[in-house]
Amino acid sequence: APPAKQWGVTPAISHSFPNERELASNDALIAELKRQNNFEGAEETEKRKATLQLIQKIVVQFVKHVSTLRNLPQSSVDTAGGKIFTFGSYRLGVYGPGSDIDTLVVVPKHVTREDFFEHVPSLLERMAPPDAIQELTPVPDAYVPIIKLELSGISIDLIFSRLELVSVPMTLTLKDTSILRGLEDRDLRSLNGTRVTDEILELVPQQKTFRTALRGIKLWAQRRAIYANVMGFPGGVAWAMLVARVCQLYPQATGSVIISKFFFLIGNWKWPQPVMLKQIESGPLGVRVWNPTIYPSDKFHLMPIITPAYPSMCATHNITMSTKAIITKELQRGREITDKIFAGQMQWKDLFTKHTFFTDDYKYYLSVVSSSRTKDAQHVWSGFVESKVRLLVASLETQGSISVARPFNKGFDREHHCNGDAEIEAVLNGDLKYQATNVKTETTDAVNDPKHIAAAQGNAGGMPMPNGDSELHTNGESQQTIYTTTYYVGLEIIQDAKRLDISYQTREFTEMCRNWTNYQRELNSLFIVHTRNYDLPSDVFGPGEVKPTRPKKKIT
Ligand code: 3AT
Ligand code: MN
Ligand code: MN
Repeated sequence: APPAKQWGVTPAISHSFPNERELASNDALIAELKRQNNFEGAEETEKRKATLQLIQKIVVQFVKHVSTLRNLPQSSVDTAGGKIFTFGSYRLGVYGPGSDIDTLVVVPKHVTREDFFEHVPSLLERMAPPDAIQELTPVPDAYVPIIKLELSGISIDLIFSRLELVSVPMTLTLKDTSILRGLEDRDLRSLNGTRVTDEILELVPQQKTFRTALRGIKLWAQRRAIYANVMGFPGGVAWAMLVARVCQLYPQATGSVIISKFFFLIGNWKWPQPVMLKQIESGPLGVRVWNPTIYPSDKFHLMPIITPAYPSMCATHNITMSTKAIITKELQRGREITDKIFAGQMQWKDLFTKHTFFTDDYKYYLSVVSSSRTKDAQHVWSGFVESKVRLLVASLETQGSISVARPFNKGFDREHHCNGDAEIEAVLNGDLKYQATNVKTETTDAVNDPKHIAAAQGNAGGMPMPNGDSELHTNGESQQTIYTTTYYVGLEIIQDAKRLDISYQTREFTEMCRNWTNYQRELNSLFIVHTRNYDLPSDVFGPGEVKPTRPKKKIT
């Protein structure tokens, strides 16, 4: 027989086919994922496909329209083309009922980004069925400029890239690095998502197995609150690459086996050795490619996971000592549970048990309270603060009496109705007495929100701030609504630390945030307060979770 194909940078660990027991465990895994509502119905998926077809039609129309405006000859107008690509969970085939469709619009060189923002919204309104567009928010100044919309109940992220080509036919692929030549940074960044997901899919031996395993790992990581790139945990792309690497090492294994090998291999990985799906490629651009032997900052990556498409980057540069320690502990837990699942002593649902961040894990928390006097201002401000929380965490790690500083992966949005300055002052400092009871508090979706597209890379400088006097929400004469978003950091304190003093770290953090160019002192505010576990607000607890109680004073 010919030698088996090698997937990835080292030979496979095992080419074995799954046995009966392993296949049964895979069936049980899929059944549990279904019980957890991880798959969407066939009807919804058909709706996604139809929606994408509509967007493809709109894009062709858009390119035709602009080509005509540019006075191109009719033959060029007819062949100018325009093509959509997808990336994110939809492209990887691991989307669920709530997922969006991440869509990239690729156009020929005579169509500009300004054209995209000028014509696509109106074409969408015109060509979509009546009332199908429930929301449409262009964010042209973001790091990755984007149009966010909701079409027939499906959220869509629309990004844009212009290539140096006279036409973009339906046969075009984005694989060849020569298409990157001569492009603007924003066009390069926009292409990156699709190029990375396409390569990941090409680099795994069996896509179906990869998808099943990745669904399991994503659900586990979300339930354990270790899924959030902004906060210093791996994000969707990083988790996908880890699963893909394990698939390469066990080319014939079934999904359930990949998950158990995942916990073993990744849990014992010799960090900071990078996880890579192929050798890092050099390419035609003078852009930076991840390389710790050349770039000193790349040496500091604690758990480097490297994207396969040129220019390769580290998808996990946000990981800190604390988040690495948490991830490692969770991988260990995952390993113990999957061992027991395969031994028939536990079930897949046990792997997906929710974290105990608020109920059990810490006695001391920091509440990082960002707030604003308008909703729009808070949207931008809280996104910025969120993108900096991991820096606070990193600085707390250097404080001798803290052994773990763990950021929760999501912020909590709240509204407060205040009468007078004293109440406002209290709210800004974390008091929840004036919280509006008629609004549903929601956790901010850490990955699916326009503010992050700008802020997540700490590059929100270009995002416009809402006007200060736009809409101060006042009810009656003196009532003022204050919008807060609170980020929680759990602290583990070393036993003999007599008194914890982190005033330096917290002051440094708040000052750094307040020095942001878009900070508006009349609107925005930021305070860090200490919170004991028994003082945590009720809305951080899920149904059935028990809030810690104040320990009774010991009588000795
Ligand atoms: P869902 O199923 O949609 O929840 P997903 O993995 O598709 O999961 P997103 O839609 O949030 O997650 O993100 C898809 C990709 O978009 C992942 C990444 O390449 C890109 N992306 C997400 N957030 C940002 C960001 N803040 N800045 C730049 N790119 C981002
Ligand atoms: Mn998505
Ligand atoms: Mn998205």
